[in-house]
Amino acid sequence: MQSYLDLLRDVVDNGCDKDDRTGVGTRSVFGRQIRFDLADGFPLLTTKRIHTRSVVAELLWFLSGSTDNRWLNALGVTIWDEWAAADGDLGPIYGAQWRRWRSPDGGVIDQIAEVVEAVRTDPDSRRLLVSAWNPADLPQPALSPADNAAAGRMALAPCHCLFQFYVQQGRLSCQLYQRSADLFLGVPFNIASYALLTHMVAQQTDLAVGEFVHTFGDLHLYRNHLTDAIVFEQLRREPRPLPRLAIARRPGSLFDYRPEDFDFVGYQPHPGIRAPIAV
Ligand code: UFP
Repeated sequence: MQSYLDLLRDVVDNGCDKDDRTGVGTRSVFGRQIRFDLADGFPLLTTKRIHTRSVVAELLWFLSGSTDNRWLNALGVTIWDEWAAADGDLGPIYGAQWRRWRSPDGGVIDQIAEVVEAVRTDPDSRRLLVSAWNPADLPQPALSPADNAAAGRMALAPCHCLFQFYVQQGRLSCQLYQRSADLFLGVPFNIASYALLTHMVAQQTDLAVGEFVHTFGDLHLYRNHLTDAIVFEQLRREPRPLPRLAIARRPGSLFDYRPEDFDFVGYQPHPGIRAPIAV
């Protein structure tokens, strides 16, 4: 995970001050890319502890098509609480766009089921894409997340908004375009989530894992993370060997995995580092 630390250093050294929606303010660069060969180990940050239970639960929640925060809360995961309406609703965020993109004729498109089928039947296709960026459902900036959800709009615009699979020599790779990235809090989580998704799709399509390529638009550090106890503490730490992902069984479909199916073998990270989240 040296590439993550290099990216942190890059934003610290080369970022420009920029105001943002949350009012906190950031140091930001535009357009970066990192890549991980998933055969070398699972790209889980070792220089602070990442809460893998939340990564797994959130991905299974997206894949279930649910946009109800109570589903996540039932698994003890609270990462979406800040954005949810009182009844748990988050509007048509990732799960809705991935599994039930509304088509003009009133039908719905299951992008995930279609892309898995396409990886199986047409692996050389250059159209193995899933988009969460649906302009018709974006939040209205004047409304709060909860009010957007109540109005049937997304509580938060998708950050990881487009991904593509690629098959070469029996290996499945995935590239994500993340339009907006909180490098300290969000990105380690997002890397783990898409690496996990790539492993799951590879298992379901009888492929080995290839690379995860992570492409960034506005890549930023929040000003209140640029402190000795947070970003600079992270930069002082030495990376440790990567864990390996073990998947206990092969479920019948991508939609039948359970949290207990996953084990991050050999994960021995440095302790967690607390940092305030910008809502
Ligand atoms: N953010 C991430 N990853 C995520 C997620 C949010 O980095 O998975 F959901 C961060 C990016 C940005 C903020 O700092 O949350 C979203 O704000 P905006 O919509 O204004 O870009």
